[in-house]
Amino acid sequence: MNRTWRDGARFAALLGVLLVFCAFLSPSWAQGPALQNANFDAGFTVRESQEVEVAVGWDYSYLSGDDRWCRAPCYRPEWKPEREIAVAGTSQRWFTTFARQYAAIHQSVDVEPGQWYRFACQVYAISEPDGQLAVRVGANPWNAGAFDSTMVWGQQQPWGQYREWHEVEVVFQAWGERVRVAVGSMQNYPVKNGAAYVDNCRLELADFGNVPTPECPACPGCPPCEGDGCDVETIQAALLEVLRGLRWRVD
Ligand SMILES: [Ca+2]
Repeated sequence: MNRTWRDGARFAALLGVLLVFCAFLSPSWAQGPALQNANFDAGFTVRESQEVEVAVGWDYSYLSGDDRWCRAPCYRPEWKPEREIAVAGTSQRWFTTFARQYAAIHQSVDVEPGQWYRFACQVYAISEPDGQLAVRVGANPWNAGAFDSTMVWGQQQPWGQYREWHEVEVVFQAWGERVRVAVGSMQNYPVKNGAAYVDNCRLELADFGNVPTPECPACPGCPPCEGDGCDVETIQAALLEVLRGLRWRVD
C-alpha cells in the first residue's frame, strides 16, 4: 500500500470515528408544549389600530421613536396563495415602507424548568431594494420581553435570500416554568419595501441522549522522590500511562 492509499485509509477511519462520535451528540426531537395558533389559521384581531392586525394567541412588539427611519410596522394577515405568501391557510405578515424595522410577534408558553427545547418556524422575507432584512426566531428562557437583553436569537433566513420560504430554529434551555418564543425582524437600511412573513411554528423537546463521558482509570500513586527532587521522567511516564488508559464510555 503506497503512502497516498495509507493516508486515504487513515482519513476514512478518522472520519468514521468522528461520525460515530457526532451521532452520539446529535439531538432528537419530540412533541413539546402546544403553541397557540401555531399555523396562524385561527384568525386575527385588531389591536392598537386598524394597521395592527395580529394572529390570535400571539402578542407583538416593535421599536419606534424619534428616528423617522424607524417606524412602527403594519401587521396584517396574509392569504394570497397565488403569490405563495402563505404556506397553508393564512400567515402573519408585517412590513414597513421607506423605514427600517425592529419588530416581533411572540407568546409565552408553559415549560419544564431545565428542559432543552427547539422552537422552529417557516419564515419569508421581502426587502426591495436590499436593505439587509433578517427574519429570525428566538426565545427568552427567562420569559422576559422579546426585546429584553436576555433574549436568545437563533437562525435567520439565509442572508439576502428573499421571496422564498425557509425553516429556521433556535435551541435553548428553559430557566423557569414559562418561556417566551418569538419571531422577529430587523432591517439595517430604510428601503422602499421591507416585509416579514411567518407560518407553521412548533415547539419541541430536545433529547441529547447519553453524552459520552471519559472513563478515568484509577490514578497511580505518586512516584517516590529521589535525592533533592522528584524523578520527573517517572512522573511523565506515569502521566502518559494515564492518558493512554483513557477510554470513552457511554452510559
Ligand atoms: Ca398557515
